[in-house]
Amino acid sequence: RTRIFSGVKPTGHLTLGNYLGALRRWAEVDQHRADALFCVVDLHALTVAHDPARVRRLTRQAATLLLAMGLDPERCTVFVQSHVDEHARLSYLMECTASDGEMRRMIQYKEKKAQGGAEVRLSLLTYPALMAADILAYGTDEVPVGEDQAQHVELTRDLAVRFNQRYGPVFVVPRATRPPVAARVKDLQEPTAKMGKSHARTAGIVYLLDEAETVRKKVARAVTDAHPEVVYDPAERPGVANLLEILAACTGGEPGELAGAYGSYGALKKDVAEAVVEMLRPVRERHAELAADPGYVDGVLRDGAERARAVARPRVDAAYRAVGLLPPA
Ligand code: AQP
Repeated sequence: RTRIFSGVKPTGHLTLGNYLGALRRWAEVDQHRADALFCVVDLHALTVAHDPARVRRLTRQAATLLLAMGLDPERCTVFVQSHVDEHARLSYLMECTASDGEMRRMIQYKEKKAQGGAEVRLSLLTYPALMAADILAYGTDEVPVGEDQAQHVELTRDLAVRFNQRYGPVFVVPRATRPPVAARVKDLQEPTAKMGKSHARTAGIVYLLDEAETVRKKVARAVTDAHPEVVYDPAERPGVANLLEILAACTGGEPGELAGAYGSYGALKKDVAEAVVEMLRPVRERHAELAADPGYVDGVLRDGAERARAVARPRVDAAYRAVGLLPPA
């Protein structure tokens, strides 16, 4: 059976970008067709300045949201990265496989470094080694991610191939899969940048747990342009294109065709807002129920970590032996 692994970082409240770019597909498609593991990758949240209590809270919230959006612990494995030691163990071997130069070429590193000034953590540079470990520890075939993560999966493939060539066939070489539409949802206020959960300016970000009224306001204030007609043109008119892509992702249409149905931006924004509100309503309701029962969520995460560990440990042990580390007696 195909093995799928993917994760989400608790660096902020989850957004519409996370949902349309990745999470929705985990619940609707991936868990039904494959042996799937989904992880709240909390170690990755420590690569930038962080508040310990907030990371803890966001980790629990993200895990609860994954269940709220339909991940079924009977069908797939849901767990927290730091509960399974194999991630950190294998990450070190990935650092010993990767070169300094290829890490420095990662776009996300360059972008975040530019924002971080002098306070850039070393772990921001080595982040893709940990991500490669996350994926490779499970013998993953497919990694469903948004477009922003494609480069990291490409690096993971390179590391897997290199490791296997040097030390023998330990790892499966994975591939990234992407959603057909909305692989990159843009910020409503800055439609050339991706909608990112850790961005400081929140007016252009729709969070999954936003109240319906908040969603409506954010969409109503989305940046468009002065053009009189609604046309789908991502290069020249990114704001309108983003709205059309969001609508298409919510309703199942094609952004180009949907454009023809609208005579004004006002009408388009109204439909986008309603489509998003309706799509998120059941997720928010289920989240509220689950948040009231933390014991249940804890239990799911405990079982999930146990299952994940059982899958990861033999392969990570094999990797340790393959590189020449003496096994404990
Ligand atoms: N704007 C987006 N459009 C489409 N997909 C997106 N993803 C993130 N933002 C968008 C996808 O969501 C999954 C989980 O993301 P992540 O938690 O690994 O974080 P990220 O990719 O670094 O994006 P964020 O949310 O913007 O976090 P910060 O701000 O902390 O960097 C991934 O599959 C991702 O592709």
